[in-house]
Amino acid sequence: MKLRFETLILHLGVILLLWQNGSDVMGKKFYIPSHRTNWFKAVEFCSSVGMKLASIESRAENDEIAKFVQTTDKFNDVGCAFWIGGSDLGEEGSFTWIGTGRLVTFSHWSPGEPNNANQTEHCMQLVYIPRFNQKWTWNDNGCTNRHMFFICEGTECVSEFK
Ligand code: MMA
Ligand code: CA
Repeated sequence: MKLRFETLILHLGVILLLWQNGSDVMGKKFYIPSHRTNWFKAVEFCSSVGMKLASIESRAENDEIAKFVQTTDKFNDVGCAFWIGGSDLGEEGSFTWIGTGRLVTFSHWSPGEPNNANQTEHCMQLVYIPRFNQKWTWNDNGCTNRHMFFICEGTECVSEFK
């Protein structure tokens, strides 16, 4: 009886591990195009290459994206920011991911964010501003008045952009 229970727990542990790795580590490919644009045009561009503006649904994914960005020539260690797929355009204060339609459950906002500054900030960016001690945290910013690099994600390799 005791042994069987322990075996069950062990199996559940393995399943949990595989499931976690499957959703967080495997399967997602990231890509940062070479031009800056507004959030809407970023959504459009990712779609046009068969991808989505990136969703970040766990700490592991946030870490993974951060690691990826640092391997690209879009990374600037003085400070940089990238559009990602979160917005509260549909309902103020309720952030969702454009790629999945899901509510933002895991979050990694910079301290004091989202602040909807001047009531004009509805789109999410991933920021690295070491002098403000903001390292791969999130901010809401103006969807159309800011032009920046952005991060697309895909489940398959888009051969053109591999
Ligand atoms: C500050 C802060 C943010 C705001 C941006 C706009 C650098 O961060 O007030 O909340 O979105 O400025 O540029
Ligand atoms: Ca803000």
